[in-house]
Amino acid sequence: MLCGTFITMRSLVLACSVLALSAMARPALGCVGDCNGDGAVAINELIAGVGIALGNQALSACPPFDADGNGSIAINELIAAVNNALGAC
Ligand SMILES: [Ca+2]
Ligand SMILES: [Ca+2]
Repeated sequence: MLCGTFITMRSLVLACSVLALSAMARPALGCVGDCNGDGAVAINELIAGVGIALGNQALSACPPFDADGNGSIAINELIAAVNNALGAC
């Protein structure tokens, strides 16, 4: 019982730490999908991101798409880039 409570508390602390770190890391990541660093995501940059996600281009073509730094572009990273293209970074 005590052990179970400890594990739950530990999971909660871990989850909060991850959330805090991701919130802190977000500004440092800059603008997801902004290949040329001009503060906006253009259509050609979205196309580059899709090409990388499909394996038709190397990630080095636009590293800012890889928001979590895992070496590949996931659907959530493409969506983040589309949102940045529609709004502001
Ligand atoms: Ca750009
Ligand atoms: Ca990624």
